[in-house]
Amino acid sequence: MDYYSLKMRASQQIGEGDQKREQHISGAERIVSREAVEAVCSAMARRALTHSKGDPDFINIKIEKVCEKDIQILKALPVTRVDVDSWQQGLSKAFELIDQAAELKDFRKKLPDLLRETFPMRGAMLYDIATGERLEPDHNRGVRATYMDALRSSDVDSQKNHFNEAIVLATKVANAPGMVAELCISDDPEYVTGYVASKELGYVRIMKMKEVGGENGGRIFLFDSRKATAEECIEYLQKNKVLVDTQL
Ligand code: PML
Repeated sequence: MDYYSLKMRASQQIGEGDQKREQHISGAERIVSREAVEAVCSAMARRALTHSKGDPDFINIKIEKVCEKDIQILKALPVTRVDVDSWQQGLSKAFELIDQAAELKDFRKKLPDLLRETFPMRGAMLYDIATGERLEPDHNRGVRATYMDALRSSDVDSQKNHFNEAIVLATKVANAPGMVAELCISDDPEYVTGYVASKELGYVRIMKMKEVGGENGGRIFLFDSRKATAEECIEYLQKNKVLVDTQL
């Protein structure tokens, strides 16, 4: 069976004159059967047109055929949930898990600064724990994981489901060559749950990682250049097609 990859991004021009810039409004991606293409495409357009961040001036929906033989099926990371009393406690728990995954003493001390650097970025930071260097080709843009969806997902929902999308993305990221762990805080002001994920830890949902109303969120991919090259890792994140089995 042939599949189709659908990617949507919507943005708005803000500012005047020299200060004019494009602001991201919403984005989504799916890999679906031919029969589902039209319905998913229209749900994506609805999502872009009804987003709380505003009315987009630009909506791009890209549709590409994907051969079944090129798709890798991955088992979703096992999910655990950590309840915390405050976002400070949530962040501290996340940093503790990252320390454990990176196997570096006191690495957590670096994390608040790294996290702050990700706030204006569209994609994730790719941080090499072996050298302390950032490896994204473009530091403002970051690296984005793409071409992924849940296996057997017939869902054509126009609303974002943070968890469903994040477990798919985190599973793909955890399987990338050289990946050590991922830390994620949503940039949606209403969404305070975040996660730490890796093949060893699984997907650890931390129920509070920022204040309600906070727009600052970001993603850090912690990578080890002793295990793979940055090119191999980025190629996997950006080019390999993955369907994640979330029902196992
Ligand atoms: C995002 O907004 O894209 C990040 C979503 C994080 C989801 C965390 C969860 O609910 O498990």
